[in-house]
Amino acid sequence: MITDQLKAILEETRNQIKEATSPERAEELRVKLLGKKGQLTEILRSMKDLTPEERKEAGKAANETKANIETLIKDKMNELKDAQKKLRLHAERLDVTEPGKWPKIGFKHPLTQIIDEMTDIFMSMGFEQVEGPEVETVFMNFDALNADKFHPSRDMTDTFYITDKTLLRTQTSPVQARTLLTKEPPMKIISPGRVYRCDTPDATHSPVFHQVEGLVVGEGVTMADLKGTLAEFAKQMFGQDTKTKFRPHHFPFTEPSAEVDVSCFKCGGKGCKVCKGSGWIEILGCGMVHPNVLKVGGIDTEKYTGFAFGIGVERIAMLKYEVDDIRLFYENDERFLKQFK
Ligand code: 2NM
Repeated sequence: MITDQLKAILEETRNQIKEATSPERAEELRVKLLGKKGQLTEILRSMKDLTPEERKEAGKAANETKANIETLIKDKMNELKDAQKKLRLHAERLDVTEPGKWPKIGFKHPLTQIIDEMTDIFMSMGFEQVEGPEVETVFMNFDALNADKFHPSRDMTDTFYITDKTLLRTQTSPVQARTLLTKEPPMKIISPGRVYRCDTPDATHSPVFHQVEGLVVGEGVTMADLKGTLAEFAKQMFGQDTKTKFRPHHFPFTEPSAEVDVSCFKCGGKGCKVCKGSGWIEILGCGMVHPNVLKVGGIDTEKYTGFAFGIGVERIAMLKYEVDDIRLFYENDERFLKQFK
């Protein structure tokens, strides 16, 4: 009997639909039952052999079954789609009350911190900051600075030459030479920057390092101004109790020249590891600008005098932070750098 067949199909459909776990499976069942070659379509087709009476009854039952199956599938489909949506909403949920992730904020490199500290001190004394090229002319780097033709630092083995007329500056003094050529006295400038020397790296040498050089030119500028300025710098840099000692030295660009020691900021002069037991630490070179240097800049040496100095940034940083290997500053190892945050 067709009605029995229909009942069986409905029953089977109910079971299969119950077990469907995806909308795809539900759709598959719909095609299997209601599609062109579906089971129900087969039955409807077989009804042509029935009497009109029987056909009316069977037709009604078949339509009911079809409607039931459609409802079953539609409900299941909705149920599965809802479940999928719930899953997706759960997976994509956003907790707007969750605390944010802190961005990794950088900080200044220890050498930059030292340069900033030094320039702040000199700017507090009225100095102006000046920059110049790192690729310099041999003229600005050596000739203008009164370095004689046979000065050892001119050698190919000590300096990075680009051509026979250009090089990587070995000091920031060429910036002062350029300033002497372009500015009229009085002037008070510092030139912080990177310099290059042909050295094999070791604990105390690096082919690239930093300097802060300074230059003061004016009427009546004397060695007393030089001493007062650098003593004040030493106090601000290493503490108000710091004493300074000027020892005679030689530089081609200054006459007279001196090296400056400060009383040890660690032990106060008693002698310790930082000052190697002497109580004093060498921190810079300086002197009264040689008349030959002023003349290159077109400065009237009868009217004007000046002083200049050069400070090694790495050296100061190594002393201050008790770093025993200069290479640590350039390796960018965060374990080292983080100590200066
Ligand atoms: C030093 C020591 C002594 C210096 C001289 C000049 C210039 F250009 F004005 F002549 N600039 N810097 C100087 C003097 C640098 O470094 C140890």
